[in-house]
Amino acid sequence: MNVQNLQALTLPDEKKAWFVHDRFGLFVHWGLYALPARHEWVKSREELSDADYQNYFDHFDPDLYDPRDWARRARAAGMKYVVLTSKHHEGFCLWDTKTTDYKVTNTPYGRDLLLPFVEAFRAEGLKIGFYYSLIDWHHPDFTIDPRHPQRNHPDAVKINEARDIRRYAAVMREQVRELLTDFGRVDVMWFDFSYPQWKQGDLVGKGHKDWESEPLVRLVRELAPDTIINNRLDLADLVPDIVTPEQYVPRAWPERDGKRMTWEACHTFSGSWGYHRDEDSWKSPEQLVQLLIGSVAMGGNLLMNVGPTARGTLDHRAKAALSAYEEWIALHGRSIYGCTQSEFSAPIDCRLTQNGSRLYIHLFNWPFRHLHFDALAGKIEYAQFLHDGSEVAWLKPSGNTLWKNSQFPVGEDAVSFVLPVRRPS
Ligand code: FUL
Repeated sequence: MNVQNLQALTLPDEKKAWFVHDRFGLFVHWGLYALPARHEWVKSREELSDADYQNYFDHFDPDLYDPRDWARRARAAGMKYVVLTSKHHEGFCLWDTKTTDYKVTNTPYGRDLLLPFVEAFRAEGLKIGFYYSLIDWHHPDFTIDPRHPQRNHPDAVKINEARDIRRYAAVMREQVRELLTDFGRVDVMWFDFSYPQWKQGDLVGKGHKDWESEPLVRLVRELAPDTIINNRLDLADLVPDIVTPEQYVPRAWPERDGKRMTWEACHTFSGSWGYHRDEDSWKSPEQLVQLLIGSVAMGGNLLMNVGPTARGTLDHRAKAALSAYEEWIALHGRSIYGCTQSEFSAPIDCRLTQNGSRLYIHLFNWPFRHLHFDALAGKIEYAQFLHDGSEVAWLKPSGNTLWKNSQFPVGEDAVSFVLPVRRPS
């Protein structure tokens, strides 16, 4: 493929149609940091040396790894695609790469993790994405920056001077080439830096930060013309295929040059992305469901993260979180897949999702006996609850309504609705 300019690298909307339709994916953060089990940034946060961190490499042995179990749970939870950390900032590769010895096949586990993973998820019908970190705290040519674990090393400046980030950039291209050639079709490449605002001058000593994103993107396009590429490459002129707000649902649809972007919010079940044994901040089933609805109601996707344990299992709290989605999506999936932001604005405490003439109203609160929705005056053909298909009564020409997660095929006939139900116990 001979691409002349960066603009031509952006995917046309029709190639992203599956992504926009499917709305819900699973993020998996898995690496050596599952062993310390206290945040995937532990090496940086605690300024661990390579020798300290080697312990986790030497003991990496996820003997209970069963990606088919993960994939079944993800599918049951309603997730339609998965994004796995092929390499996170620690630099550890989950596949048998030829580019480094710092890989899973050299740990006690001794086998590739990636191929069984993609096979298992594909078998459950999910599309495949790879997260790939541009940051690499293990590579000897990756610049020491202010968040690098060695930033306070007495010789940091000297070490940095001997480093050549171009050598690292070439290795990255090789790794990405492997990811895009050895594992079948890859639907999403999810690159990750974390601090684009840090330019040359912020680095420790005279390091260079340029990890050559442009040839990297060109390589992806050449090998995988239909693959979605996210926005975290620090490449200002490239219009990314998707933007990726982290740990929040945008209050307005993200735009660029006045044009709405395809977007995907990523969130954690608890605070950190990697498995964190002692964390106490697990989201409630209600919060989890509301994150999904809230994202689609703002026209975006949700990529919900799980951090598997060192033994290759999903912690019981993660399983419970997935089950919360499973229960909800079974009855309410129609209000998510193929849906987007509604043309109407939502009444207080509600979110709206819409699929053509079907309007789905999600009540985040139940503080009222009746709900008025003036904007729908004259537009309602029929109204029903989504969970059981039962009719929702509505009043014409004026009146009140109360309902939960109902769908309203838009027709000609009404002003508002009444449903004399009791507050759910
Ligand atoms: C951030 C990373 O630093 C986090 O560890 C995590 O991977 C998140 C999705 O992106 O930038």
